[in-house]
Amino acid sequence: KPTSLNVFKNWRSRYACQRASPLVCVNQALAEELAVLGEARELEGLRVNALAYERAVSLIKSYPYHITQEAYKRDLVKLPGLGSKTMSKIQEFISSGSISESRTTCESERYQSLSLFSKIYGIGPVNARKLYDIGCRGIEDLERYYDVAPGSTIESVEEDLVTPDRKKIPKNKIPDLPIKISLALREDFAIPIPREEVEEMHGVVMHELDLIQPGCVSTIVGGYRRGKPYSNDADIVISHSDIRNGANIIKGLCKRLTQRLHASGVITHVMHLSGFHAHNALRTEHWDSLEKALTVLVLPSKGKEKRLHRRLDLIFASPAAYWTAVVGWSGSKMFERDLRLWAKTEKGMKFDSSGMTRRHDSKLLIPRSEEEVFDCLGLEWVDPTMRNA
Ligand code: DGT
Ligand code: MG
Repeated sequence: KPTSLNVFKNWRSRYACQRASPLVCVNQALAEELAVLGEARELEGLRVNALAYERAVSLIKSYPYHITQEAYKRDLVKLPGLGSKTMSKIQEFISSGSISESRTTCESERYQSLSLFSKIYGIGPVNARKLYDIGCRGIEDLERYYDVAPGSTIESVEEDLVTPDRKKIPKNKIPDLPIKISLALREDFAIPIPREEVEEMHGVVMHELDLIQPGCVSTIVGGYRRGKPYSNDADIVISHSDIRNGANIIKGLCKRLTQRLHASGVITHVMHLSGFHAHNALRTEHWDSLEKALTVLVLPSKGKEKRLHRRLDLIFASPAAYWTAVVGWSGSKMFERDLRLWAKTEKGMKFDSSGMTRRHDSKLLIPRSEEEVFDCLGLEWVDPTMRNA
């Protein structure tokens, strides 16, 4: 059904967390052309340039009218945060229907390789460039480099944590295990997860959790919550309904649930468990202090149907941090970035998934709903399906 234009009334706002950004926007083709340029800069390590394009993309996603020469002159020239480079690319798109630099980028071998490599979990732009520089071009080259045959069995990276009585394997003895797992399972991971399957994953996880700890509450977050018809992984934020004692109940529960699901064969691999030790090297940007498990799951088979390996992230929050965790893990990444920026620059607050604090007196604010998170930050409500900035 068509969305009312009133939803988009804040399209002029500087912060993505003030604007409505649908999954697919009116100017989708332009947004995608610009996104290529942003990704290319990111892959080359040009963070600042990448961010400029990402911001442009996110502004365009919130702009409710078809971008024509007229709209450009009337509205776009007045938008905050659209630089002269971006503006000339938009001009080019208006007159020709594409951006030549985006086209040549998409055709270049370097971009194709770097883009492909960085989609492997655990490989960032720096690593991707190193691999390219030593001559890797396709996935087969990575398989050779990391010594992984497709479909080969790779033991869990955090096996030592999953089975505590086992002798601990030092981290440096098992380098690159998340990468090896991702390579070995890449054919499964390449198939996107439909919404019903995300729901089924959620159902299986919560059923098991209820057996070891009744009274838990949960929300499926990530792209699913933003309305994506297909996701690359399932992200679930979990807490407990006991407001008073929930923090104690939640403590250690992530590990217990992961062990249980691993023992029963539902979780086949654990790429990362955190909140237990300081080693947080995988995703360096904005780590929060929540307990989480980044895993691989295979659903129990229904009849003869073969089930695929699926990425599953479990995030555990105390009742006090539940709603900030839900907001913090619903995304999109740009929405989250601007939420933190808004909180800091406009409200003198610090926002992350594990809580909101007032800077001047370090007071922790405890929201009792997602709406209260927005209220505390002085933001108008934005529906999760409109957070695709
Ligand atoms: P996809 O690719 O279909 O799974 O799309 P998303 O948007 O679900 O992307 P995903 O699963 O990588 O991340 C879900 C959201 O969670 C993302 O929008 C931002 C947040 N997030 C991801 N990684 C971290 C992290 O390490 N720490 C925190 N605090 N948030 C994270
Ligand atoms: Mg996700």
